[in-house]
Amino acid sequence: MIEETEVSRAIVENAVKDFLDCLEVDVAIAGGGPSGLVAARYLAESGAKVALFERKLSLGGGMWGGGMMYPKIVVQKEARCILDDFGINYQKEGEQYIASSIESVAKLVSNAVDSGARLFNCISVEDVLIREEVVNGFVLNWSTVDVAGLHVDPLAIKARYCVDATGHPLEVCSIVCRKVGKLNTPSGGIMGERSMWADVSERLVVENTGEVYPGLYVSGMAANAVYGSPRMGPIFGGMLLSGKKAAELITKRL
Ligand code: 48F
Repeated sequence: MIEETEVSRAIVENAVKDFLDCLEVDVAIAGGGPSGLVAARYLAESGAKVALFERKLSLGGGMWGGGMMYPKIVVQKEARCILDDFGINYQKEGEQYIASSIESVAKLVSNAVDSGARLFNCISVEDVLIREEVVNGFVLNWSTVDVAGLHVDPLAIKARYCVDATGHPLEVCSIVCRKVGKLNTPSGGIMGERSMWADVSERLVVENTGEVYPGLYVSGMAANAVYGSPRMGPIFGGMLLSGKKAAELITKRL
């Protein structure tokens, strides 16, 4: 006998328990694209309590679509170790490695889950908590509230460190810049993403990964957008390495 109300109770009670368990974490990550998922796995594996919040129904960000919806991604040799670490299959083509975008997303998500990171979908980061000029948490709301244009107040969680892994729109950095007026960039503001130049961009995305405001790290495409670096298209090695670097930098401080 399946009792519908028991199904309802099991879902609501367990989902609320998971959320309550993440009211205070070591690291909160905004965005479940490749850089956020890689950071989540390595942080959780090093013993940190990690919660990742993704606006959309599915995690994976811009990786699903490969290049122009051809479901393949390219990863350069420097990041092959991460494909191996996550068990992602690939073929060598010249100096690059080619993998299925669908398999890559599936394995990034499953590795992040297995590491113990807590992944939440359908939740948007709409603001941050700031205490004494340090970011120390996220202000969250259901993504549907935003889509429906409803006036509903959000809830907040605390984190020792936060990561903006929101990709091209660099939403968390934009909020902090708008509200605080300064970031740790040469201009003090958001320098803006440049047009495509894969070779340079892949190197810079790793260099740009770091603490962009006290308590707030930036990884992935958001790191290039904040520091005025180019985009790269469907080459994902830099994204993966950027997530790993963010995890390493934060792990040293925890
Ligand atoms: O865009 P996305 O995949 O970012 P990434 O990890 O990787 C970039 C590449 O996909 C690609 C590229 C290729 O090299 O340039 O674009 O840097 O993933 C960002 C995720 O963040 C979510 C968004 O839905 C996406 O899944 N996101 C964006 N804003 C918010 C958010 C927000 N305010 N709160 C929660 N999630």
